[in-house]
Amino acid sequence: MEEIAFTMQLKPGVAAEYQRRHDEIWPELTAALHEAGIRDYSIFLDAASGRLFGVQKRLPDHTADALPGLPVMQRWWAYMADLMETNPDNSPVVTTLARVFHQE
Ligand code: RM4
Repeated sequence: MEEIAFTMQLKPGVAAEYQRRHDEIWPELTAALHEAGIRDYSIFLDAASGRLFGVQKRLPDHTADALPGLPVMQRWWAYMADLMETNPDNSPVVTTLARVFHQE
């Protein structure tokens, strides 16, 4: 399985609400992520900066590239757009990270 990491950015003062919404994440969304072959997905928060760090594993035959086209993903991104730095289509601004070290 490949593992990828990326950052996203919260708007100021919304960390508690971001946590709350993920505590109540929609089952349709977690199902869609799972069906797309995403596993072990975590999002960590640097509270001082509002920087979010996402890390996830993807099955070899994953379809993560198709997630943006799913209605549930579109609804979730619209719902989260008031909390996050977003692109014009409501998707979060994502910066992919390069792995510089790994130890099994
Ligand atoms: C995040 C963001 C990501 C999504 C996770 C579940 O806030 O919207 O795109 O993968 O939630």
